[in-house]
Amino acid sequence: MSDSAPPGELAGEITHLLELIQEWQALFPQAAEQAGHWRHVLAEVQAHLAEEVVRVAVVGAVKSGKSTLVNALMGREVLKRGAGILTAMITRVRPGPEERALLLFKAPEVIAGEIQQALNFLPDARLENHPEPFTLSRPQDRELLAQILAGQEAASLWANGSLNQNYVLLTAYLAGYGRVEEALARGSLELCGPDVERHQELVTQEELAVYLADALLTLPAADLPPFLELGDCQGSDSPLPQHLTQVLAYLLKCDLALYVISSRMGLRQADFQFLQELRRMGMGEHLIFVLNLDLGDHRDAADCEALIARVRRELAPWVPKPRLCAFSALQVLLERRREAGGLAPQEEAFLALVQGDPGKSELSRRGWEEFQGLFRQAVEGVRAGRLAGGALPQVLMVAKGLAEQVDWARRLLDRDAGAYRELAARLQARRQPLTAVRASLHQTLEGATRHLGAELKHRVDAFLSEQGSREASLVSFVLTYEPDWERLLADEPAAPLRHQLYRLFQEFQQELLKLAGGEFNLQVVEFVRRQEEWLRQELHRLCEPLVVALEETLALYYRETAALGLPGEPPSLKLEVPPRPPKLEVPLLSLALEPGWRWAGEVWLRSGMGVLERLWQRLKAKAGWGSLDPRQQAEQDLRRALAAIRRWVREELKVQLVDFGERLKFRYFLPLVAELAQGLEEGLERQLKSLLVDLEGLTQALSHGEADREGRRRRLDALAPRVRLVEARLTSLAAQVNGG
Ligand SMILES: Nc1nc2c(ncn2[C@@H]2O[C@H](COP(=O)(O)OP(=O)(O)O)[C@@H](O)[C@H]2O)c(=O)[nH]1
Ligand SMILES: [Mg+2]
Repeated sequence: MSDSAPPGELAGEITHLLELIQEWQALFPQAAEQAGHWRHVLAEVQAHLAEEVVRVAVVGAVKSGKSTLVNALMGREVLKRGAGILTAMITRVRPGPEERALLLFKAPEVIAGEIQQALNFLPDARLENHPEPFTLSRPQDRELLAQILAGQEAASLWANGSLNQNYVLLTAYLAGYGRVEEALARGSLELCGPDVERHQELVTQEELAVYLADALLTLPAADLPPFLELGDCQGSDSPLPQHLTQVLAYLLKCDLALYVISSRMGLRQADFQFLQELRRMGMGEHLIFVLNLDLGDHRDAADCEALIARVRRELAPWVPKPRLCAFSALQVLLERRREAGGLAPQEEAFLALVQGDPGKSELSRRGWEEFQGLFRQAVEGVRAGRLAGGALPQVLMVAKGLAEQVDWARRLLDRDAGAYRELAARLQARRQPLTAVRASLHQTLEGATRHLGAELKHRVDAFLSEQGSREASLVSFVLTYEPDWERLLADEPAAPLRHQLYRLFQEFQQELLKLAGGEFNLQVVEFVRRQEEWLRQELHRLCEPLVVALEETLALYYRETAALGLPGEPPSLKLEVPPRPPKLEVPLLSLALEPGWRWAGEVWLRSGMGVLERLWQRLKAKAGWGSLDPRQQAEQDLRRALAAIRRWVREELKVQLVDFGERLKFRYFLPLVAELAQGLEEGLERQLKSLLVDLEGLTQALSHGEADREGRRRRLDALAPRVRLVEARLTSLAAQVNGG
């Protein structure tokens, strides 16, 4: 995928240029500084190309075939198919020379935080009196947790199914501890060679996976480019709020997404919602849809075709002209594995069955071919876009600088030392205005960094104060949330009020986290995108006049050199606001509610108010004034407790939004402004320095080598056309990637 594409070509031209620079320097060892600069620029571009990653998120509903697709692309069973939906992180897979799995464990404080959060939902006196904080590494604490989990209260609280997420989490943490204890202390685990397979065990077993923060697998895959990363994401319909936040965070770093749709399930409501979210994140035009055909499920090829047409129709309102391919990921995987060395007998039998209908099988094969083409094209598009933005203009300027230097050296060969010195002095004077414009560009950018930063801080405040208002989604949710009273009260009439309170808050929190992790963060992402766009436009707008001034001053300089017998083409400078530095990640909100809620709710239940109220009700009942039945009484108590909790959560939310705002400002926007402004200036400076040849060095070099004038001329004559050729090829490459 890589050699014939523009990045491959560019790498080739860089190698040529380095050779030519070497030859140039052998001719003029005194002009080493200029050669040093060129080499430095090229080395940076090379390093950049080498560490560049094109990230591709594989998304879709649970069990749509995401892991199977990643395996099909890699041509082997990398990821466990049909793995549990509770697996906590995105597994990233990269082609690479050797087999390696790097597993990163959650930091101890993260684990402690998650455990504390889950423990908040355990009404157990032993926890309330526990000397803080609860630590898994302490055997007594593990023992206590085991007792509590097995105990009566927990059992009755979690008895009926749906609300057992905290229970599952705590159980998993407890069960897995012994097996990860050692690795946990090191923070990460690296598996090499045949051991790599063990990662599947870690990633797919709940009690081990719960400890993991990140998994990166590197495996040989001959037909995939080394710069690719495939991220196997959690199902977009996963019930766990933290999954959505994680997928969102990963998608923010991705260049493309493969959207897998199972032919068994087709597109469903959850898909349309997710599609809309993808669009809001700006991924709408970077999607390739894969309709994963379960061939056994369809009568014949015509049946498949009809389904493809339907899916295409259904997608059209969401994504104009969707790129959609249909094939069986499982068939591809099995066929590739058979080629590579063999399948188990059941797999052979399954494949034979799938291939039984030549029509369907052929359709799937064509779909796979088509997909590979589209995928390759999309990945190359990403790379070409990046080249056009940064690397290519820099390399082009080096080629132009070298070509000019060679050309001028040829013209200067015949002159004497006195003429060189005069020339150098006159051109040096001509550079003064250039230096002045550069200085004012620097000042402009410094000023811009300050005032754009201040404006962004202001905008973050405004955005968050809007998000903190009564109308905004999070707050209005907190203020208006109503549980399913029927279910809550009817479930177990005998359950103590306290348990119902815990359950009520657990549901409340679950919904709140879902909203915060999803909708709120999406709004943050949209906000950040708008600000970044604005920031780029502002930087562009502020610098454009100065770049025009720079170009005009350069044109004057070139006129002067031409008058001195050194003609050259004044260049056009590329004003490019650099991409967002990869180390800057958009902060996302992850709400954590502390045990304060417990006091807020329980205080009411236990409070004088609550006691008096109940006493009053009892008195009314005795006096025969008609009173509340126990169920009504419970509902009234819980409603009041809920009101107390709401007030507490609202306050807590305020605090956390302020904190989040500070992170947005100081850990994201301010560094972003500084990095973009600096990158922009450095880019321009590098281009100028590549071009404005070191005349001092050149004239000195020329006056040193007068003895072998003829030998130099021959070598320069040979060098000139080769440099021009590289320059011409780079120019046409630039036209190619800019023209799309
Ligand atoms: N019959 C059939 N099964 C498939 C196909 N693709 C995936 N599966 C099975 O569907 C299940 C879920 O697939 P998986 O890739 O784990 O889904 P994920 O949850 O999206 O990662 C696994 O058991 C796969 O073997 C297919 O094309 N045909
Ligand atoms: Mg999967």
